[in-house]
Amino acid sequence: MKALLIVDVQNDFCPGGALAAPGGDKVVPVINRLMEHFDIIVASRDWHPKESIHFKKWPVHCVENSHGAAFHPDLNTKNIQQVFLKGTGNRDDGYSAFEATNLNLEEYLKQRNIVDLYIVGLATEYCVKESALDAVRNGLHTFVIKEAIQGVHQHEGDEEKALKEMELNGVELLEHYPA
Ligand code: VGL
Ligand code: ZN
Repeated sequence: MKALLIVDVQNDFCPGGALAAPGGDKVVPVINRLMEHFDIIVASRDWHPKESIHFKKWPVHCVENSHGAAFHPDLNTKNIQQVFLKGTGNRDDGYSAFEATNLNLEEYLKQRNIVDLYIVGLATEYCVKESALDAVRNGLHTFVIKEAIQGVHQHEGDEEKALKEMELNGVELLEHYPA
């Protein structure tokens, strides 16, 4: 069984948002199209308290229940079966969707016999990367679909480095899906 994990496609990571990935909104129609290929579709949301050590590193973004933390309005959310909230504590970054606190993503996928996990969304060098590395650690056959991710480009070259790191750790990078 395969599942699609949509990472943090939220207003604050899209142009106009507090921590925008340049072109972050361009992944939305791509992800909407991808959805038809998957029976199990889940999403993560970055979901921070107003005060968090996370905001020593980053501009304030994705504060729980704010407009910035909402999904991009064009994302086809009716196909999303479960949302996983992460970064919810005030002492952690919570980059990985596997750190969700409302529900355990690893268990959710195991209970549904998911073997292959396809990851898309924002942002490549942080939450997509950490989620993909955790997926591999959890024994999942892990794919990242490059046409459906975007980086925040905080530091030059980090996106390329992240892609290499994922690949070295056993993540399969796909240009497109289906191939
Ligand atoms: C993210 C930086 C800070 C992400 C979240 O979703 O990639 N990046 N918080
Ligand atoms: Zn964050």
